[in-house]
Amino acid sequence: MNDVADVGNGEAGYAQIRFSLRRCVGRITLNRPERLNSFTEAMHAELARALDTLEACEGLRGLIVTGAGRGFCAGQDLSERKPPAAGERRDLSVGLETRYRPLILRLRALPVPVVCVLNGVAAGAGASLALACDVIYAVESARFVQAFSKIGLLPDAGGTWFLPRLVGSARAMGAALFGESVSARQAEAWGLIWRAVPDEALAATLAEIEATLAAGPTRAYAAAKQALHASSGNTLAQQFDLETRLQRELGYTDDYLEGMRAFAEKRPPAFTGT
Ligand code: T3D
Repeated sequence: MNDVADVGNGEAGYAQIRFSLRRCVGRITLNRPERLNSFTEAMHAELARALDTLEACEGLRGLIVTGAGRGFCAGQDLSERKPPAAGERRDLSVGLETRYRPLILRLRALPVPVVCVLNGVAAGAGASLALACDVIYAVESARFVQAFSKIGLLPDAGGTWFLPRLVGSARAMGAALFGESVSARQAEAWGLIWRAVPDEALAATLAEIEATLAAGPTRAYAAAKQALHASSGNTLAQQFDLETRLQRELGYTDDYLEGMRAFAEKRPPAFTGT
């Protein structure tokens, strides 16, 4: 399997995100720190282009999503929206349909683990972006804010789908209605995220996740992701069918053979992702 060359920002024309592919693991860093990495149309276009590259990458083994500076993402850049004139009515569906929906659905559909590393606050659609990822790590100073109600909106970009599934309806409702901050530690206790880590461990966490994904059993990860995502819409019997089909496919992979050999030889496995 070929590795994929780094994609430097300058040469690839990225300005509002940084995008790289190292050892077949993509990394997207939202990069408008002065506005807490809030979404603009230009950022959406760059994210779409990065996803084009990731979807076309045959040897892809994972994706990490994080942010530059003290915030992860503060949702829609509200300065892109002029304050409404008296009596004006706005159709907010267009941006959701044309930008947020494809972004979230494409991330969910990537056939590799998508790991979010929250470097700071995730608010509005920025929280939904984090929740769309398969696994979330967060530094202890990070927090989630369902900021939507503060501007008279409901959680969007998938927020009302992700929240109750992850934390149950009582917590989802409280967070959505009142828009209070949920700290990383609280989010960990609720099961909203996988793990909170000390702030000073951010760089080490990113490096560790990259190394884990680059050396992992990628097809097993993909199958687990597919099965877990499908589970909420399946009966137990349907889930058995899916697990059986996926496990049969995994039984034919190089990584299964390697895993079994490594177990027998009492050594760590050297997975190739095939
Ligand atoms: O319109 C549509 O398309 C509908 C779709 C909506 C999707 C959505 O995401 S709606 C929700 C939009 N987001 C928000 O309402 C969050 C707004 N921001 C905040 O509530 C707070 O900034 C935070 C809780 C995220 C962080 O608070 P804090 O105290 O740590 O930082 P801060 O001082 O408020 O913000 C720092 C700077 O970032 C500040 O600029 P300044 O004063 O230094 O020049 C602030 O204005 C700016 N900023 C923060 N969030 C946004 C933003 N600028 C533009 N858009 C933002 N969303």
